[in-house]
Amino acid sequence: KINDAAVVSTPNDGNTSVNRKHRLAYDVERVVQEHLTYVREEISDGWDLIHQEGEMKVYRREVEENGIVVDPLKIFHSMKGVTGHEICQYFWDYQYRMEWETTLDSTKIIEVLDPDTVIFFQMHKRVWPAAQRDSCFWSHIRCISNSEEDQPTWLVVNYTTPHHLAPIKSPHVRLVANVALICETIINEPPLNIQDIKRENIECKLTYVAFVNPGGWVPSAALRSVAKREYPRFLKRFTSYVLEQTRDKPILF
Ligand code: H13
Repeated sequence: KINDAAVVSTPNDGNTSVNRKHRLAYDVERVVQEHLTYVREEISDGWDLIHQEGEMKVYRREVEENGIVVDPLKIFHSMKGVTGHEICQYFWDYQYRMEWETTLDSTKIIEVLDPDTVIFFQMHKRVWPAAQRDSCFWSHIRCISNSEEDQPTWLVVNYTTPHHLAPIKSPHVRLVANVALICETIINEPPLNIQDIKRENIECKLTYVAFVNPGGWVPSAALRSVAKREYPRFLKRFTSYVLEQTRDKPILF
């Protein structure tokens, strides 16, 4: 079911109903719900474990569309000391991005659709073994309360959209992406009082899923080897960045 985007829960206003629907609200809602439906899906036949390091497991399914590699990718990870809110906030907020992203030349917000949804235009580094790529996508952050007792689930979705301020200009090629970062916070041995929770008691289980179409032909073997190297590298660097940034700050639930 597609919810009415005007009354969904948002990190900035709790569950208040505010009428501030934007033109992509239904698109955002549809893609968010899709991710929430599939996030719990078990890894089945066809998925290969391509990298494992500590708690991090990177899976990939080899898929080609018209000769172009569009392998879906899924990473499961679990880390102590940070909340899902913190992980998602650092992933979504552009002001931290260039500190952990190593595959970007630039990032720019070209439109703010609502306080939790912005449109980015990004220029990617030529890690790709072909023409330089750019991307234009809406990026949405969301908090979902499942029950009174449990910590809410936080997620960020990045989804390609066209924009008049970001026309496709040759020789650049536009990436087409549907990426989600979904985080659950677990409180181990919860004290009676929420104020007494320490960073050592919290754990975040995260799932990162990426469907990325390179937007044009790229040699398959080269692309797969770049992906195999760069995704784990990104998640390691990003999660250590968040750990370092939050270590001495009050916990953001
Ligand atoms: O998710 C990552 N970064 C986001 C914030 O910059 C942007 C990302 C996105 C990518 C492409 C288009 C739109 C949005 O969500 C981290 C990405 C790490 C990428 C590692 C490089 C992998 C190379 C594989 C290329 C497949 C075509």
